[in-house]
Amino acid sequence: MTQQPTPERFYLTTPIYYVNARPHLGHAYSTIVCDAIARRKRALGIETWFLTGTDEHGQKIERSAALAGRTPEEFASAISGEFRGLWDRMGLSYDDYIRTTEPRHKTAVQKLFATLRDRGFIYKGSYTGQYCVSDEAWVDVAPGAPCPDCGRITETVSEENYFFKLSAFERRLLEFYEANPEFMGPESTRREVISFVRAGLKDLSVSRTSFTWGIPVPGDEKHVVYVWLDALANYITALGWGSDDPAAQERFRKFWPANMHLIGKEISRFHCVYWPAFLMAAGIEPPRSVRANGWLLFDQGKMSKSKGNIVRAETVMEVLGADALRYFLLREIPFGQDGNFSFDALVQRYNGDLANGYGNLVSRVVNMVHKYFGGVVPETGALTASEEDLRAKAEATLAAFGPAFDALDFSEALKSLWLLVGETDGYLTANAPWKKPAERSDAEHAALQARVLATAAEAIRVITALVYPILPESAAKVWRQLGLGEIADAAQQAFLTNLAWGGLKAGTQFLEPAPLFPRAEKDATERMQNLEEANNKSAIEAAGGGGADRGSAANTGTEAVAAPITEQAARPAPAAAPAAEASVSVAPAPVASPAAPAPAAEAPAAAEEKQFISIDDFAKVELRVAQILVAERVPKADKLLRLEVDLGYEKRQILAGIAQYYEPEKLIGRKIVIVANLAPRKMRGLESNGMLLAASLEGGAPVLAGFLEEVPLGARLK
Ligand code: ME8
Repeated sequence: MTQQPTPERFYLTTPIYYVNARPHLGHAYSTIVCDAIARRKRALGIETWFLTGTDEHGQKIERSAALAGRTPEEFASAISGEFRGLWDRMGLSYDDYIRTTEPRHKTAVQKLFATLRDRGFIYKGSYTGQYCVSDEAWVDVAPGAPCPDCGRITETVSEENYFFKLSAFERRLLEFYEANPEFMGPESTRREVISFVRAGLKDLSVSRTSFTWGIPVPGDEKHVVYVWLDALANYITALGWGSDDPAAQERFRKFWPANMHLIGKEISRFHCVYWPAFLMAAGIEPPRSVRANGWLLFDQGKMSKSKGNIVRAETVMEVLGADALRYFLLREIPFGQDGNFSFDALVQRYNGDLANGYGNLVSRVVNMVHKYFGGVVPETGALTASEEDLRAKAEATLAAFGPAFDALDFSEALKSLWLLVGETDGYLTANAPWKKPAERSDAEHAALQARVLATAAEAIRVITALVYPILPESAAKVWRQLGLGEIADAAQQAFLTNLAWGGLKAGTQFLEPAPLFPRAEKDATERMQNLEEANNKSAIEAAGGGGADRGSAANTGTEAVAAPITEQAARPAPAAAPAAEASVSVAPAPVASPAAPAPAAEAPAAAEEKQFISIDDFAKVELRVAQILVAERVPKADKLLRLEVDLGYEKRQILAGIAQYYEPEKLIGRKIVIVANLAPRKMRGLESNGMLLAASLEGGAPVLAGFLEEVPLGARLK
């Protein structure tokens, strides 16, 4: 019996996203990268499994849900649905979508925990340390100090916990990295992870008792499984590890170990240290590779829900389409590096590379084939050096594109492909099939037109096949216009395995030309900014207003913790004095409009008219008692103080423009009132999470609101 070669398989995953706020471009970026990889693998005949999903347990989600007045289940379902709905509208080709609240995951995580315990890698102990709720991670800092990763204030947590013997894996991990140089990348991630492990690994607390929103530890249900152990396990539970279902078990056997976990660089430690250690301890093979994308930056900072500087994929899709976003992200940002997102750069790339570049080339050629040959691809006839040259260039692109793409160098792959777009354009212009010089006979001209248009159309076919994983929707349109049918069917037939010059046959009937990338008008940037601003406004209005009985899935009030602030909204209103401290969190007229930093232009014209608000409107503003723990001046900002305040249930940082009126030392210990559900804002590189209330005296001097009687921290003012 002859042995069949094992068919090639590829399992790749995105991180599973937290459901504490809605998806933004950062999440879209990692998911788009995976989608492009998955599409190319499938079109190369490789059996591919592409997993994405949501990470729904943990203290962060529990608190976000409470803040929105919803149960964690309701809250998580609503946001998970938003992620999935967006991925569907973007046409992303994931094969499975895992939610960590699903029974298939919960049962398998309990099995994994039990396995680790049975194999002697989990023990019970007690621990006091600093916990960063935002990162869901223990950090090695002094009590009250900020988290070294995200800068938010850590909480001192003292608990009896289960511990994972991570320290036992120090050597094994280093040996594993050494033996598998391809395991992690890019190089910066590899170096960082190795030096983290070399610095010594401490055992890791893998259960929590101070909250309940998680998977109960089997046999000791007052503990819930640490959210990162729960989350990382999704990569095996979704396939079917720990399941009793034979089909699921088979899928696990088929696809594990994962070929690639694609992640953002900030979660490398969890994926490159904890995850392989958990797997080794459980006797499961570690993944083949982890690849970290860099950060998408907006307004100078990492685009993130907590910073409030996000842009939504929906906005770009509405104005320029999903393919434009995919192209921009993959072309503009060398994979692994941080990259800026700006509407202007996006529109520029769109017009330059897509509308005037590829789109225009396709439209010229398809139109001319219709005009001169009734839409039927002509015989090329005898070729000249000009065609041989274009063919050589196309073959060079065919040779360069795949290796660059497969090395995740999408930017380089696209650059080489767009050279071919330019060369094909140049070839057309040089041969000008639309222009017949007087000295050329009709027969000669018809021969030139046939040769040139058939050759240019072939170049377009090659370009379109290669770009399909990145521009699936547009490539499908072009494929149809070239009379080649559905590109998705071609992909299923593994058309990239034998892609070579010369595949477009004479006699092929083109379909009617259809617009691909209509030129973006001058107002495209403004339209996108307006869409973001409108969304931001409605999010702020929804903030804190999402009681369990109100708000749709699209209006969950989650921005109470994560309101996006667009470039526009983050700009100081004209009335606010000095630019640097314009957005200080003390309101010049407290409570007048604390939750609506809307542009001044939108204030009602007849300001004198008495405006009433309803009790429901007032209830949207969450005023709470807080105590100042730390107060200090912000360097180079003479009006700004940085405060750390205790709300009883959490600590946070607030920036306030009161430095000219209050000595920081005198504020420590003072109880104040803060707006607790104000969208976070960034000032001088620091995040402000709320606003304190003060009366505003003539000349602008603030007097802080306070209490004569004793009040507990966190008490709500109604
Ligand atoms: O970390 N630039 O979830 P998360 C680039 N649940 N990528 C970005 C980005 C940005 N500005 N912002 C987000 C978690 N991402 C955990 C993961 S996995 C077992 C658990 C992408 O909602 C990037 O992939 O905070 C990053 O790692 C991920 O979203 C973080 O999503």
